[in-house]
Amino acid sequence: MKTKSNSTGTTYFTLTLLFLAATVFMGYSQEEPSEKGLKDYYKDHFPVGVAVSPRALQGESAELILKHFNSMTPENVMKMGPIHPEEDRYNWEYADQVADFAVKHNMKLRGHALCWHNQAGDWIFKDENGGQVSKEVLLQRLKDHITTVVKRYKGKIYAWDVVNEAISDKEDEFLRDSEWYQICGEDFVIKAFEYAHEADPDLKLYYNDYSAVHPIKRDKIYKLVKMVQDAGVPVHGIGIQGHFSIYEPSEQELRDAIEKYASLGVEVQITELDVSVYEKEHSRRDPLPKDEDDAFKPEQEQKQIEQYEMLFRVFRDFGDTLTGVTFWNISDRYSWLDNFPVRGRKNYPLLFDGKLQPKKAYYKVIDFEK
Ligand code: HAH
Repeated sequence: MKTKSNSTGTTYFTLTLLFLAATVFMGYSQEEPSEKGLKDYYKDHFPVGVAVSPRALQGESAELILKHFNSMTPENVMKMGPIHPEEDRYNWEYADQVADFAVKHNMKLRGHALCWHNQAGDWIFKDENGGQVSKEVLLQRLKDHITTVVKRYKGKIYAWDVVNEAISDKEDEFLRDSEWYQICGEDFVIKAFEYAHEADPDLKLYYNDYSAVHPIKRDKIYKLVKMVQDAGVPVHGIGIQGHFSIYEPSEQELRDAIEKYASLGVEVQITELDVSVYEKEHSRRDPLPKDEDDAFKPEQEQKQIEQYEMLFRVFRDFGDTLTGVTFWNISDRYSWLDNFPVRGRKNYPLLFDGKLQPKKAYYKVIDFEK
């Protein structure tokens, strides 16, 4: 009896040991992907995101997304026009596809954008006779829109760009002369944050804009966010879009902007990162002249490598302030910059090339030595 119980004990002990060894081995091999992606290199700094269309969520682009990114922003499908094309009609199909993918793969999701002067859908500013609506009606429509969209993605979206690009590019003008401004004055900004907070008190609410490290625009963004804070309305973060180029910004301007925004006590994110290989042209929307060469040149490539190296060195230095860095598109196969500001001119602004392979700049971004 004694012997039998001993040998049974030994068998159990051996089996338990084998089971434990197998569990440890399986756990280890699951946690250790064959090759690390951007998100893994940056796991101690900030989530790394990417702007996507629903079409990108399958096949090889989906594989690339899952390997390198742990956050997503829908490029277009949650904008006011696409998601709310008519007063009584919402189009959830594409937005839901992005949200479902994020939930399924345990990725963070940023919403973009609740109130913007572009891609807003013509109906929102018009009354039944085609004239401009009153301030009262427009604010009610804004409230209905924000409440409906925010509630639908409650618990799936952790942060929304509540107001996008409200600041004017004219040096002596504070807010842009948009229809939001013409009809509501400055109030639409504060109201948008108020409505978003009411719809989901757990949300992180962002003000988002481009040229946000340019000192004049930076100071106006600071003023706008302070205005919301002074009204007693929650605003949790500032999104520096980060549509940079191989010529700008300077390291100093970038550091100064992040520091200035952080001094308001808010989070800062880089929300729409890309590094154009062209100089910034203002409002040139003409097609590319036939004789202009838009191949990716070695000098552009070299400058881009250096620019990406500088940007991520600064982002890592501000790892405690930055709560996310998101690229605007996946690879050079498609970028919004292929059509902006010059129609049909190819750009090469991202870390992956047209074949979805990492570019030289990618290897600088994951090299923390320098
Ligand atoms: C961004 N505007 C928008 O936020 C985003 O929704 C869109 O998909 C692409 C870019 C950037 C922008 C700019 O850099 C200069 C002038 C106008 C707009």
